[in-house]
Amino acid sequence: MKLRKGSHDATGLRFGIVVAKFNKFVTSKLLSSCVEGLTKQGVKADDIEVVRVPGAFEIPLVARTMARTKQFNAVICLGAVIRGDTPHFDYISAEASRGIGQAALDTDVPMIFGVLTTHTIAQAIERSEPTKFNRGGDAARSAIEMATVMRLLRVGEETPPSADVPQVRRAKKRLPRKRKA
Ligand code: INI
Repeated sequence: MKLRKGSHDATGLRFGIVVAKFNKFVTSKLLSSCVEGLTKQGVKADDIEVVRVPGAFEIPLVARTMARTKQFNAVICLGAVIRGDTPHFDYISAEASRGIGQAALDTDVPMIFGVLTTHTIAQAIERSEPTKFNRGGDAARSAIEMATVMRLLRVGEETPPSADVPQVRRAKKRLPRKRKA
């Protein structure tokens, strides 16, 4: 069996982040936790490029444009679409998710869907809080995992079994000592 699995070591990787300004009180927290998540795993600040867009609807085009430059190992998309009284939410969230997915397939660059789609403002705040759901941090982890697994696929390397299977230590079965005659 061949096994390929991403890692959490992001040293030397470059990431693009597209962040929506709409609902900035939420998206700014997503952004800061995401950047922190990347740098904690070894990404240099110079290797992170952030582009701000008006709202979630605008994310896919900018994410795809960034990916096409081939300068990034993954592009992270951050936004917050919060349900209101009209069907607007459905159009924005559907287009953001469809477009971000399409951008990944069009460019072969991993896209991370860090766009919150919530019923209430409270849900969005909870999900952006680093001490609660921390979806910004989750997006950083997913980006590193996808970037590293895509790199493995490109170079055709395998993940050594020791890096995947938790090593369970088994107690050695003790054989009864031979008695001296
Ligand atoms: N954009 C968001 O990112 N979140 C929202 O909740 C939202 N709502 O509710 O309207 C929103 N609208 C703006 C939209 O993304 C575009 O920026 C706008 O329509 C201009 O194209």
